[in-house]
Amino acid sequence: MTTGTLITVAPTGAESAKTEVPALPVTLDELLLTAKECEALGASVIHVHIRDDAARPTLDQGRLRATVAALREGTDLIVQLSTGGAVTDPEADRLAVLDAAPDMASCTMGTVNFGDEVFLNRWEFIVDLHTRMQERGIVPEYEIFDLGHLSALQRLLGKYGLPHGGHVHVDFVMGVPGGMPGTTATLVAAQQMLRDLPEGTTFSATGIGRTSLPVLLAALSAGGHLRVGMEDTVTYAKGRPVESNMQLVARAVGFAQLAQRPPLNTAEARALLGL
Ligand code: KMH
Ligand code: ZN
Repeated sequence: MTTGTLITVAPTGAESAKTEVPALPVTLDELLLTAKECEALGASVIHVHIRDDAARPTLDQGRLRATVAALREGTDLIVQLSTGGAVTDPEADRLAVLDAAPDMASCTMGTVNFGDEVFLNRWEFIVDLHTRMQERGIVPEYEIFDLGHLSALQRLLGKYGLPHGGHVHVDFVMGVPGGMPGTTATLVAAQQMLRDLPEGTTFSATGIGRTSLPVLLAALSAGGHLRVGMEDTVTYAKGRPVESNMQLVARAVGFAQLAQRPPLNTAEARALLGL
């Protein structure tokens, strides 16, 4: 059954440098302002990476807690912290992200080449993330960078059970150099593999860089949900840098409305995700 559209904004990420992308929100004030504006436009989930005073990616526990508190105080958005961090982050720090007690956290379902780097996600680490989230009542979003990650998720749920809340939600991160391509054919293949996952499993999709629009359109037509933001795309159109996360959310909302799948509000999003 096709529903309205869950729109996640991923405003910052760990890869772009503030010096090269001045519009990137890197301070708590910038993040909070972005969050409020994106919520007003129709986003219901925020996928959060934070930066230090020099705008470098960090998993500092104090900053993570302050960020969760500020987003809860200033918005009704579902707060999803990244446990992916940057490719250089140690596993212990990535696991400790859960101590900041977000509503949701990401859980990447396998290792993937990531441009010239490797985004390492060992099986035991994935199991640790999944079971700790179960124990703490944090709802995971399973990040799928390649089709095999869906088989790993099937194995994870078979061995360790459903996530907190009982609903399974995955995010296809497409077009990473080293992962699955950001094409309609690949999105359809990934969606077909959801048949092996629990009934009712939902998906969102995001396309990195120039795959942003094809993936957005394919996801909408396939009944999927959307993730957009400057973590994934810093070019709005050929030769036009993204001006703000709001610009990307507004475009996603416009397409969702055209598809007659308007954005879910935060209460509807909570119900969908089992929060
Ligand atoms: N920054 C990437 C290495 C996640 O947030 O969980 C990993 C990433 C996935 O962004
Ligand atoms: Zn991320």
